[in-house]
Amino acid sequence: MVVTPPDALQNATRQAIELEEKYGAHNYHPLPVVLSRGEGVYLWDVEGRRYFDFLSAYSAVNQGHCHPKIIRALVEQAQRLTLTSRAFHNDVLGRYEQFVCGYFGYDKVLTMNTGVEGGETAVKLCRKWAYTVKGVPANQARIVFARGNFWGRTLGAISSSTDSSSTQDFGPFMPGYDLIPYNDLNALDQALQNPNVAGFMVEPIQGEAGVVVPDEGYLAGAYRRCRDKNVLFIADEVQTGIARTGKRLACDHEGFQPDILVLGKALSGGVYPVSAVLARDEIMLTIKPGEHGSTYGGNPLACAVATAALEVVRDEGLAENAAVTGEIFRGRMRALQTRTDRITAVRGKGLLNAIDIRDGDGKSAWDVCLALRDRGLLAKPTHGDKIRFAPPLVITEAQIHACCDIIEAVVLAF
Ligand code: IF1
Repeated sequence: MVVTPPDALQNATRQAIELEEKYGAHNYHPLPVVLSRGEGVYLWDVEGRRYFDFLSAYSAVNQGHCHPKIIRALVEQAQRLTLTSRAFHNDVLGRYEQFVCGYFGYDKVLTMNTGVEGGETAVKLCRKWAYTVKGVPANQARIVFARGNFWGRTLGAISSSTDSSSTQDFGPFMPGYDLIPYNDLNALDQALQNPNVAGFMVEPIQGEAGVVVPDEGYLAGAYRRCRDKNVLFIADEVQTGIARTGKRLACDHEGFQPDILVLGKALSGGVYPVSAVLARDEIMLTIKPGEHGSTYGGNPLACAVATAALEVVRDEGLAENAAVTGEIFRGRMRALQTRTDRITAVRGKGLLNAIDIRDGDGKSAWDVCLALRDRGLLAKPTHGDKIRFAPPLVITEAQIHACCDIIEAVVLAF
């Protein structure tokens, strides 16, 4: 679909969009706004207009745009050493590995770049453990996923997808996957009857599916069932981790530690692609030298940035702030819901929230997002009628109220 920017857009905006149209793949349908600067919770467009960022690059910018401590770490390391490859050691990787293992309480970490590489690493690690520790027959390992999952765009990731926009015309797909309904422990019990199941990989909250929050106890119940069947619980916390849901990790709300933890996005505060897989020695040491890796995996620049990004989360109390401001946000949205039939649901935890918009008289969630943009708040619909609201975790109570005022004004005007 060719998106012709409306004439109303000013020159600089229109020129930027036209260049993307002409020279870039059309694999996205962005909101018509061209951003040029970011600071904290704010973004500015090329026309000089300021916006509250309520997407945070899908929860990668939890620390706020261009956080000075993270940028300083990036610049200082960039002027010393950026990449050695893992053919040699360097003076940053070990210190980072010690820091991140201590931060999340694991024996070891395997550092990659993108979130989906973290997921792929977790799947390979789980299979390797299944064959070499659990004793599953060669090439028989099964991994269970929840319907509605999203963990990236590689063939390994879309092979577990139930969303046609992720899978259409990209087959054939990876074998060895079993799909069960999300938030359904009986379905998990059934799937775990198969002795060849090696792992259950699940998002604590399904982000792309529209911020689907499972019942209290689902995650801990799933973890216990996996433990009882000697199956690895793999938490995909790429989007829910790093304080987004009001705790260090979303699994922390239910007081258990996943066997394999996948992190990405805000692990590096939106400054540089860094992902990580954490596990205990029994699992992590099943991968031997030369069996997995990446050119940029664990590079000094990534480690310096991720260290600073995690220190910011810890030192600025971002999980606590996300819990408090998230409660305010949901309270305001639920109050708004009683004043309009346009909002059919409010969901979320911490500062990962979403509302469902009832389409009507030709107005959709997309139109709401365009109107929000015009009032200085950037958000984007997911799956048609859902709008995800995920501001940087540095947002203040006053700012969250100001943003709720904007959302109220827009929704009540529809
Ligand atoms: C796009 C969605 C969100 C993720 C979870 C792993 C990954 C993601 C839970 C992979 C990535 C990104 C991908 C990005 C948009 C965004 C997204 F809309 F696509 F689904 F957040 F919900 N696990 N999600 O959410 O991490 O390889 O991207 O670093 O593809 O458009 P990645």
